[in-house]
Amino acid sequence: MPDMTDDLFADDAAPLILGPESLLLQGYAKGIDVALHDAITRITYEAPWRQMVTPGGFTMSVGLTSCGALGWISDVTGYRYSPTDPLSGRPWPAMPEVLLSLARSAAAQAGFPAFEPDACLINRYLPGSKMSLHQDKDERDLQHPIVSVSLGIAATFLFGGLRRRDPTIRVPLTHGDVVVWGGVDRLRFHGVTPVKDGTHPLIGSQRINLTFRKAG
Ligand code: MD3
Ligand code: FE
Repeated sequence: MPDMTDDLFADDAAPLILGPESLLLQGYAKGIDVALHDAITRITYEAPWRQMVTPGGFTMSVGLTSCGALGWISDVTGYRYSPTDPLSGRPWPAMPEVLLSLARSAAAQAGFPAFEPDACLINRYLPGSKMSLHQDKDERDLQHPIVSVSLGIAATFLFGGLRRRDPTIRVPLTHGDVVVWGGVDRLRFHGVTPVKDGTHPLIGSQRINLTFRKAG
């Protein structure tokens, strides 16, 4: 059977090129925002938002949870992926089909036709929450891309280079935007500036970001 969900994703706007192998698909997830929000709400019943502590002893301002076979966790001993939620001791909630098909479809649009994520990290930014400049390198094979989906109030994304001190560009990310990051851009430093006060009619006074990874 053909993948009927393909028609649900916006294909009207030309993708914006953020790097040699990074594409911004503006509004790509807008048509399925209610289904995404429902799925995320259900995930947080099983695996509630929590603020992780970094190995350096700082509590992250962002609230986190995960779904899929692996979830990202952090504590004083370090960062890693885990098959179980440390709060419940049970496996993370399964990755809902609506999330999986969005991630596959966006990756294919960006030239990664075989992307099979096994982890979806879900970040919640309340006004004032931020994410400091960092690299994502806890995944086993860094050849796989990362797909990110932004929902709710807008944020300014910082996209740097391969060294922490490299200059950054500022990219506004708004509700429904999907970005695919791969190849030579996969290890670029990135972060999010403190999220400003605001309200989104569906998501409320928060920003939710999904990042799909092949971690294991
Ligand atoms: C570029 N999240 O969870 S998503 C993260 O908006 C994270 O919550 C941010 O950085 C957020 O690790 C940014 C965009 C993103 C994610 C991973 C990347 C951009 C990336 C990996 C490499 C390069
Ligand atoms: Fe990151």
